[in-house]
Amino acid sequence: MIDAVRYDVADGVATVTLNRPDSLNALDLDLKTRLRDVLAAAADDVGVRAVVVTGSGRAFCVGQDLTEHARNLETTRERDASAVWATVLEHYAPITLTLATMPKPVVAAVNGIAAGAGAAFAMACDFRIVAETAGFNMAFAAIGLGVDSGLSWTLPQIVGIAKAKELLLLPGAVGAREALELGLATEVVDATAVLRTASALAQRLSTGPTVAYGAIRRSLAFSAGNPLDEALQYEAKMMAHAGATADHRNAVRAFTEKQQPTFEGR
Ligand code: T3D
Repeated sequence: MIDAVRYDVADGVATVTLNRPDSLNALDLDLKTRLRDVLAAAADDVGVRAVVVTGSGRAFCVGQDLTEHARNLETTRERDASAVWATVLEHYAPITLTLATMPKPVVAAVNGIAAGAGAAFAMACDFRIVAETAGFNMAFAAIGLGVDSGLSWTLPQIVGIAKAKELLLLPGAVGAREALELGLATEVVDATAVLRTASALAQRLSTGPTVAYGAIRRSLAFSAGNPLDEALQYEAKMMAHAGATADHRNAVRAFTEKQQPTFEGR
């Protein structure tokens, strides 16, 4: 049986590959479930210090598998319709939360089109290395849906509220170059170089101060939804957390000795 998500770990970097290329990595139940569980495992594995998420074939991920969704709508019509939407909290929300808050950096290697929840997953990552030939489509409203997978949270942070409304209310193709101008893409590279570039960035991050990176990610996430006084309290907690690491002590010593620090991620 083909694994719907490939998971490879090498040199402290986990590469998570959505693997339904014939369906443009559309999220059916199997893929969503496996992606949620694989990301949770990557988050918990102290041997993993950075994560790359990518897609196999010509797409990154086109969001919910609409063939499966249509079937679900059909078969649940007579029963409790809310069962169709349980996936939002069972799959989409935990995937996004893990991507956005796991205590290590996450790089999206956007090899092809990222639409709907696929675009949202990319936005929950720290960096998006995007193929020249790829792009984004915040497709939800085009099929009469609201928004999920944290896009109402990440998108305004990246592009501002006015542009986020435009992208969500008037969905359409946003090419790689436009994505770069908007800040949706960190870097645009030739399609053949996407995974290599993303992996090199993840490799660099994997030799950094992992606990501090996690503290920074969580502080940013907390501050996005809380007032300054609470953000300051949370920062203080995260500061003590990162400050208790050997990495911090060693880096300060290296600084005073005019040496380059090395980080062990603890
Ligand atoms: O409870 C819940 O499930 C709620 C959760 C929602 C989360 C979401 O993600 S909602 C958003 C779902 N995604 C979409 O609405 C995107 C739909 N796809 C498109 O808009 C376009 O296909 C793309 C913009 C992604 C790409 O356009 P283009 O012109 O490059 O390709 P295409 O010709 O439209 O698609 C190629 C094939 O992929 C085509 O199949 P075919 O004709 O070759 O047999 C198309 O049907 C299929 N495809 C594309 N997206 C999906 C899909 N099949 C199933 N599910 C898809 N999401």
